[in-house]
Amino acid sequence: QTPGTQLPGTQTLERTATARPRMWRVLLLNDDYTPMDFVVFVLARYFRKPEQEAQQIMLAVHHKGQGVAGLYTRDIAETKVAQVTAHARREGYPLRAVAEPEA
Ligand code: TYC
Repeated sequence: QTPGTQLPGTQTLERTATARPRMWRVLLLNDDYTPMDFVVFVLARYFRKPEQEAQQIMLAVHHKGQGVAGLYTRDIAETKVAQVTAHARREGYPLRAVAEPEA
């Protein structure tokens, strides 16, 4: 706090620890129509997953209904959701992505 702006009789205490922002999971949801190759492409392009890992995540989503594409701060997570959704719609695919708080 700037010296001289403090109320009389108050004191500013320092803290060395920096709070970490809550992280958000971006989930991909399964559907019957989006091609597997497009989901793998999305995982590589928007979530920077190596090809093999992208394949594994895609198959996990296909079999279990949903899966984690990545962990980000809230703004980044929401941007990823918007980018993936927009790209999928451009291609005419129903792929859905959602963000949810980790904890
Ligand atoms: N189920 C889709 C298919 O059989 C593939 C798919 C995987 C779709 C993951 C969406 O998030 C998804 N073509």
